[in-house]
Amino acid sequence: MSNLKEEIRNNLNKLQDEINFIFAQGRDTVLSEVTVGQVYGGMRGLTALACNTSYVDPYSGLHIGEYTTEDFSSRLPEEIFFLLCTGKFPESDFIGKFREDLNQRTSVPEYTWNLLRTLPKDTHPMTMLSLGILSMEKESVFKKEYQKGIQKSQYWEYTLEDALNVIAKLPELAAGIYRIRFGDGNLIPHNPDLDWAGNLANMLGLPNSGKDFSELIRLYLVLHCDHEGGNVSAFTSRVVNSALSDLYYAISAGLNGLAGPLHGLANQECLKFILKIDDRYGDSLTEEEVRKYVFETLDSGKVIPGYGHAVLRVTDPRFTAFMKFGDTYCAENNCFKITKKLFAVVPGILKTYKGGKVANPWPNVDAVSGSLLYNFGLDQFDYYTVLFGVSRILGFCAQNILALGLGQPIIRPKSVTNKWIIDKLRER
Ligand code: FAM
Repeated sequence: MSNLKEEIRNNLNKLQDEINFIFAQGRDTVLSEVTVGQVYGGMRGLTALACNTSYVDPYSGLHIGEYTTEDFSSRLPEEIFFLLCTGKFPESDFIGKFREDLNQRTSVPEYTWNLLRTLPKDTHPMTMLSLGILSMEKESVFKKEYQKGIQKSQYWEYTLEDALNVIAKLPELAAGIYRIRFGDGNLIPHNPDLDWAGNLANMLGLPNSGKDFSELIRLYLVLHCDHEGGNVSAFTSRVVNSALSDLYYAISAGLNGLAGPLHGLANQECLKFILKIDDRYGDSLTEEEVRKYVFETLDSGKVIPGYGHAVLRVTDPRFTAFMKFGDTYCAENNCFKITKKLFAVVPGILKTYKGGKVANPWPNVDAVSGSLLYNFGLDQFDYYTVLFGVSRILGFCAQNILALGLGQPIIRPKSVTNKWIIDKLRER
């Protein structure tokens, strides 16, 4: 942990030097102009944020520091958190020390379990995760220290404390949500000898959980960790934290955005889609039948889940990493086979659909992740976005720690009315 803190400090110094250099070149330099289309079009393509944890290149996908998805996909989530915060991988002794530190912080308060147990049985697990984290807000170290009166330069240090406290509790909290919502409600204790992903895999208590399932959970928690700063959940979390609402508020808010079907919920939508195809056509499914089903879906006004992206313009390398796992561990699984057939058919259809208006016809990470989980008996789709959320919290934490360490101000862009825009157009 001390190593992590030191390396974050080094990274902040480096990033601050870069910002000083950028400002010295001219604070008024124009990076991006805003069109009327962008104002009404979800700000797509507008370069208006700096995020130093990760970067999504439209053609090569997610990069963390200098590393591509392929470079980091075999690592542990703990190492990825270090990488997000510091821009480099930790030394080999980090994992053991970090585990010891997290082991001191794991216990989820009883009042959180009481709250989660009293929710109606059909509460969505994402609501439970968001509420579970929000319920612990009174534990925020940042909030307590802020109330005492701390220097702005210390904000990130107490936010790091909050981050470690939340991250340590996530396997227990997320697995507990699964056990309460879908199991017998009995919690499986945390095992201090297992790593972060191994603990989550183990505490879910699935009948088929073994080494391969732990490997899938590790990969899952690595691949979903961060996706630069402008996506709904990361941006929401950053906006909330920029008001100096502590990490518990910011994480919960980010998760609420992740819960939408166009964002994190797409993985569960995608598996439902695949299972409907399986139900209708069974084992002998042909590409022609897949094509027919895809057109039927589009003609009914629905999107094809797992395809398209606001930034990417190629097959998501995270999809490719999961496909590689699928080829090794579940090549004969029916859902995985359908995933492959969809991959063979959907891009060709989306390329020309609606006169080619789909900006990216290629699959994103959600097109395959559900099939893999399903193969291992994790058949509660509603739970999939919780796993996405557990991973993405690493990114929320890292983004907020760095932003506070760089003294970034409250986020407050300007909005205008239609009338303001019409008047502006008339002035031309
Ligand atoms: N199927 C059908 N139509 C699609 C489509 C898809 N998969 N992807 C985009 N389009 C349509 C889109 O609905 C829009 O049509 P309208 O103008 O009629 O509304 C048009 O193509 C242009 O949209 P775009 O510029 O290509 O995409 P956006 O940047 O607006 O939206 C997505 C990006 C991801 C929300 C969109 O591609 C989508 O809805 N995909 C399916 C849901 C999904 O997989 N979401 C997961 C995204 C993932 F990366 C994540 O956050 N986990």
